Amino acid sequence: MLVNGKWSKDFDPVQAVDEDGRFIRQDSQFRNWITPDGSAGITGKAGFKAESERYHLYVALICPWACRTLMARKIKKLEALISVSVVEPYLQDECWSFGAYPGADIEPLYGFKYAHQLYTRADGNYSGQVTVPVLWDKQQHTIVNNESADIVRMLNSGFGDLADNTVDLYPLDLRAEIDAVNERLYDSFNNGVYQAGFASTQFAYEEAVAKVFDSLAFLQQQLEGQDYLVGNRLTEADIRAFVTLIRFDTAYYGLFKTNLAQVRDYPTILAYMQRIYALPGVAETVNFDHIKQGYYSIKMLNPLGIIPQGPDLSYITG
Ligand SMILES: N[C@@H](CCC(=O)N[C@@H](CS)C(=O)NCC(=O)O)C(=O)O
Repeated sequence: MLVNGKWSKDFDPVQAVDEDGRFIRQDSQFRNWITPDGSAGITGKAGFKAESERYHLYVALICPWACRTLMARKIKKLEALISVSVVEPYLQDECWSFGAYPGADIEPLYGFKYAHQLYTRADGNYSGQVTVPVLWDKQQHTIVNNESADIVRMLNSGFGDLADNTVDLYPLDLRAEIDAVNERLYDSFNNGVYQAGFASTQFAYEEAVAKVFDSLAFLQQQLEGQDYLVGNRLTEADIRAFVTLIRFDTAYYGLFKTNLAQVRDYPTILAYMQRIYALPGVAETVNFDHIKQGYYSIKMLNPLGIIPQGPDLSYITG
C-alpha cells in the first residue's frame, strides 16, 4: 500500500480486521463527479465536464467492482468517448501492473508500470490501498473517482446527450427499490464473498457464508416471474448482482470457500446470469482467464499458486 505517496508495504488484501476476525474494506478516497456542465456532483469538486475522449478508465478484468463500470460503459454506448486500459490479472507485491499478459495493456498515457503510480500522480501524498477501477481525467492528470458505485451512476447520467439515453440504469421511479436491493446485496453478497474469503476466524467465515447463501435465496425469490431484479427492466442492480454471480463458480466457490452450492445449481439465477451475459457487449467484459489467474494469485489464500482446472464453463460461454 501507499503511505504518504511511497509504496511502503507489499500487497495484502486484508489491511484491517475487526475484533471478530471480519475483513474490513477501506472506503474509496477520490469522489469527484463528471457532470454534463462541469458543476460539482454529489461529492467532490467541480471541474469535470463530460467531454468526448477526455476520460480514461483503468480496470482489472478479475475485479467485480471494475467490471461494473466496464458494463455500464458498454450499455450506455460510451466506448468511443471513454478509453480503457486493463491491468495484468496478478496481484503481485506492488499490486496491479500494466504489461504484456494476454488481454492486458501497456499504460498508454505515462508509460507507468504500476497502478500505484497513477495514485501518486494524482496525489503525491496519497496513503491507502491502490484499487481499481480508477476513472482518470487526461486533462487535469488526476483521478476523478475510484468508487465503482459512483462511476456507474456518472456513466449513466453524467454524460448527458453524449451517452445512449434509451437505457436508464437508475430511473427515478425505481430508485428507492434499486437502493434497497443494492443495500440488501452489497454487504452480504458482493462484499459477502470477500468476507468469507478473507475471514480470519472460523466464526467470521461461517457468518459470511450464511449471508452469501441467504442472498442467493433472496435472488432466486426476487427473480421468480421477472427477468430483472427491479421493475422487470435492466438497472444498475442487475449489473451489481451479475459481476458477483459470474465469478462465483470459478473463483469464490473454491478460493473463498463459499461452497455450499454453485450458481448453476439455482436454475432461475442461472437463466438470469445467462440472459445478462447475452446482452450486447457484456460478454466482452467477462474474461474467465483473468478471473481465475487473478484470484488464485492471492498468495495469502493460495500460497503455491496452483490454478484449478475447472469448472467447465460451457454453461455460460456455450
Ligand atoms: N469500493 C471500491 C472497491 C474496489 C476494490 O476493492 N478493488 C479491488 C480489486 S477487486 C482492488 O483493487 N484491490 C487491491 C487492494 O485492495 O489492494 C469500488 O467499488 O470501486
